[in-house]
This record gives sequence, structure tokens and C-alpha cells, in this order.
Amino acid sequence: MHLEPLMMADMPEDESETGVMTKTKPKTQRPPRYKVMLLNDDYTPMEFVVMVLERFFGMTHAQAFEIMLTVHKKGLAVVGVFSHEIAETKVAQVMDFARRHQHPLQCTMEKED
Ligand code: TYC
Repeated sequence: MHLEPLMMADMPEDESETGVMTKTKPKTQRPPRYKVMLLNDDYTPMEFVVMVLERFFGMTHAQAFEIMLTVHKKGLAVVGVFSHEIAETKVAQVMDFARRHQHPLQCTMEKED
């Protein structure tokens, strides 16, 4: 069986000059994700927060109660991670719902690391 010698011209362009392997791995780009967080306050009723988590974040009553208690005890909790557009919509829905019911509940978003 005949094998051709490996020529510099056969190398990928970025190592043809020096023969040093410098081939770069193309990084696959994933869209950034955003954490949506609920903040604690002294006035919003616990039942209202539970309702928000059920209504806008698709949680069961038990899940919602657990997350609400985490926010109450720790000051805040991530309640979901979404695309930028979905996260913005969730924040707007929660803030609007809280405002309409005259509760000071705060919901924010932050880019994931
Ligand atoms: N701390 C509130 C209370 O004692 C309950 C509460 C929980 C408020 C979570 C906001 O995001 C919140 N009534």
C-alpha cells in the first residue's frame, strides 16, 4: 500500500506556517439564560406569593408554598430560569399583578453566569 508524505500544504491553514498545532475549537453559542427572582418584603401576604408562583410559574401548591417560605426566610429565591424574552414577560406579569393588588412584592431578573 502506498502512502503519500504529509505536506505542509495539506495542513489546516493555522498550523501550515509553523507546524505547531493551533487549531481552535469552534465554540457553540447558546443563548444567555436569565434567573427570575422573587424578593421578600414585610407586607405581601404569604398566600398571595403562593398564588403568584402557581399562576405564573406553573408550580403545584406544595412547590409554591416551599419556594415562598424560602424567599420569606432567605430574603430572595430564584423561581425560574428563562430566555430573556420569557424572563421579562414573567417579571412584568408578576409586577403588574402585585401592583393591581397593592402589594409591594418585587420580582427581578438577572443574567445567569
Ligand atoms: N414576608 C412576607 C410575610 O411575612 C411573605 C412574603 C414571602 C413576601 C415571599 C414576599 O416574596 C415574598 N407576609
